[in-house]
Amino acid sequence: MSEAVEDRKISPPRHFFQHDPKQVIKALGKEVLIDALQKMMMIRNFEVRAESAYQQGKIGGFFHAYIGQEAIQTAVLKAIGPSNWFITSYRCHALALLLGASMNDLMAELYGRANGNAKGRGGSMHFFTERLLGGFGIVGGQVPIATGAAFSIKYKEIKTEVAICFLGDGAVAQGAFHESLNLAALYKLPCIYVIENNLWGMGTAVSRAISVERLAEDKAPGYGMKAFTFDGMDFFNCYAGFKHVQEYVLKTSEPVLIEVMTERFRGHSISDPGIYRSKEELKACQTRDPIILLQKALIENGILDEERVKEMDAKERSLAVAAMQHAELSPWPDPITLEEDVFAE
Ligand SMILES: Cc1ncc(C[n+]2csc(CCOP(=O)(O)OP(=O)(O)O)c2C)c(N)n1
Repeated sequence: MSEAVEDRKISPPRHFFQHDPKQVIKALGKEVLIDALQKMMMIRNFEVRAESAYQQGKIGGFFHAYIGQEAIQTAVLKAIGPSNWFITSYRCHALALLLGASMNDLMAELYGRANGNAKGRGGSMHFFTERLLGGFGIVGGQVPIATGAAFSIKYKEIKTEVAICFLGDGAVAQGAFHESLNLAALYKLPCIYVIENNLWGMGTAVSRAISVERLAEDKAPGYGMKAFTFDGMDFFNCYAGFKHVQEYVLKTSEPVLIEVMTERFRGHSISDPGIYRSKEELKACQTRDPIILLQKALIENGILDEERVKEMDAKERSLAVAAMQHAELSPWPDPITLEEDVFAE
């Protein structure tokens, strides 16, 4: 049978959000910028150590790393703050860390231990915090829930909060995405939908799964929504963009659709060897490592020096190693608790 979908070349975004890095540096100030870099290093080190624990057989089940995408959610937290409702896919480690879960709690969860983030029952895909409504295993399953959170914000007449929903490019083809965006636009709900376009849905290129080129710019007009496109490897672009969008949503109570262009530096999950992408392609995208780019900018602007950068990274590495030791020594769940918190019959 001939293939139903032909490979097609996708052109680059037409309208990247424009920002001035100098203004972002001035607005955020030295301490916040250093903290942003530290948070990105925290995420990277957590993921790298957790991957090694997985390879040693300490962690089982699914495992999806956020390596390469760190600038996006870090910038969101800096731009809009934690007092909002957050939700994401199974690629949820970074968001949980950024929203205050400790490396110890998350690592213990990955190891399946009783004192883990979800008592060892959820594993990699189901982290949560007070403001993180969960990582979601069903592609697109989080989109209606974010819409509901935005509905509750509006219903309770809270004027200072938004709901923010992260989804992958693969989720855009789901019916739940369409129904949610239609309702959000119709009811004017304060929801920010963020498509993290890392170009692949498992091993399927976005060009073979989605019929339009630009996931926000081409889709949003169909819902009467505003669209934006950000550069996900550039912390400054993401920060300025999310700040602008938050102000717009709070002012108008209208939802917004954002496409953030990014790259994942790993396979879809830890068990994906990524043979659909050449070594050269991977190397090329890694030249825009978001951590290196931010590091470089902070050094060039006299905010940090190489020595301090190394210390910051070493600190996060040792915290991640300590989290592995914590998880290793943590208790297994008692089998007697097996039926606790289980709602299915
Ligand atoms: C409804 C549903 N269909 C299929 C799957 C299997 N699946 C898991 S992840 C994935 C790809 C999703 O890719 P994308 O949304 O681009 O997110 P990314 O992994 O790139 O962050 C698929 C098809 C699933 N979990 N849920």
